[in-house]
Amino acid sequence: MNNMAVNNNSMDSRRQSLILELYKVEAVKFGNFKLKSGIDSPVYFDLRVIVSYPVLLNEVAELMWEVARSVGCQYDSVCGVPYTALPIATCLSVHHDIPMLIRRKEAKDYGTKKMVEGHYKSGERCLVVEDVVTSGGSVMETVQTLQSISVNVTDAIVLLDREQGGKSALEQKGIKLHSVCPLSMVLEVLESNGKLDKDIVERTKEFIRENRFDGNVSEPKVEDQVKKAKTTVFTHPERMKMCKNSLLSSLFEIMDKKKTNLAVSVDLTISEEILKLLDAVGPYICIAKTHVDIISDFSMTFIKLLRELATKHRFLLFEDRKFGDIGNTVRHQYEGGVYQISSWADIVNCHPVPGEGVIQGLKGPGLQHNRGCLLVAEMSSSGSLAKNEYTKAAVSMAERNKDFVIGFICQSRLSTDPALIHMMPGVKMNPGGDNLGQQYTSPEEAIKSHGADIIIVGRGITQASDPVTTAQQYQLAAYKAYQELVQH
Ligand code: 5BU
Repeated sequence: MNNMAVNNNSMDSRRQSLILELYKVEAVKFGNFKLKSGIDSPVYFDLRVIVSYPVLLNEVAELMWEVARSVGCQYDSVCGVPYTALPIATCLSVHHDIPMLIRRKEAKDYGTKKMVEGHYKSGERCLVVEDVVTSGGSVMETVQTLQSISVNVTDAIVLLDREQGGKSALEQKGIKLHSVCPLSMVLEVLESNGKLDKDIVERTKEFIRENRFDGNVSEPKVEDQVKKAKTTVFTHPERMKMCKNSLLSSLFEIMDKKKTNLAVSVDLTISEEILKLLDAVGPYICIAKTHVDIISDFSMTFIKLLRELATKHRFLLFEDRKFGDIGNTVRHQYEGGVYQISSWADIVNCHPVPGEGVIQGLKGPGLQHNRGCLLVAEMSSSGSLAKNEYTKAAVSMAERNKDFVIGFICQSRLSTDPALIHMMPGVKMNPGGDNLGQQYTSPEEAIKSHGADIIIVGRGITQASDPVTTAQQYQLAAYKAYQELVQH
């Protein structure tokens, strides 16, 4: 036996042990699994778990390195396909002293910021590292990003190839795919070691035969990837039909018919002034936002007149009450007291800080009156604590309560769900701030970079020398930005 044969034998036995180990930690599973595509599959690879098994993770990286070496891959750097392959690429990089590049899954900002981190030279060769290949689409996305910065990719290394056509699809694009363990090898090893019975093996083979891709991997453009990651843009009429909450459908209808995504925050303290302003700017807005507890002469007569204006000009009323207590208390605050908010405000908002009880408390009266609620997921004020995990938890809360929660008060696009709306305060034509922590963004930026569906403008309009013309300017600027987003 020559050296090469010895090496191959030892590599085969390492691959076998690796497959058994992956099966043991349930990185390879058999049963009935719904794939992202919606198809039911008898086999599922979940390599995310390997970060919990450092020895196994290292062996995965070592075998990938050996395979790349045995086929003679030439490269100056490695780049893992985000996210599961990142730790694998890191091991490869550290243990073999190969520089690494990190591809961002989404650019930090709208097309302007870097999509690849790390130092690279134009023309250098990079080996793409992936955990599992099905159609080859994810590998191709990373290849495209690297090519866009003049880094060459000729080879990709994958731990598990599902053998559904990804290899030949990538080959057509000039990328050679090398795998450590093709699915057929996984099945053979698990069957011969008594882990799988013949029936499952046959069922899996049949599934793979019947679910092959046609050899075309899509080639997403870098700009499209940025856009896709940021926001999937549906038109207002499209979103109208996708809502669970009927008030939100009416809001999209108003936005479409009146061609406005402007909400005015009418933070005046005398009821007559509020009514006068709203009657004048009514044609340009889809929502009038109030803080009724700052009105010095509040009365239910004012509310009656306010509702009449809302009907006359077709806009919704949003009381910016920011409920933030236990369910029982917020229900009383919503229904009763001086303001009887649930009887007239189409939209209210609440802080997610008390937990889901706040939504449950508001939901009873809210649904009875056909209302909607926004979660304050982020704030425009400097030093706001509503960020990171808090914001993420708010998104999950919204997703679980889409009958009543219609979206967010936020500063960025938080969800791609078309049935959740994003309203952004802190908007002004001349960005900057006030001296009490408010921070402003321009209307275009709010819509295009921050992903807002609706801009909320207060003093930008109420304190303008000509509020009506100014409201119209805000309406035109914000709606134009929306139209441009939809058209691209
Ligand atoms: P401005 O005059 O455009 O700064 O008013 C903004 C309004 O939006 C004002 O009524 C605030 O209470 C409200 N607001 C905000 O500015 N920032 C936030 O994060 C939230 C509400 Br939530």
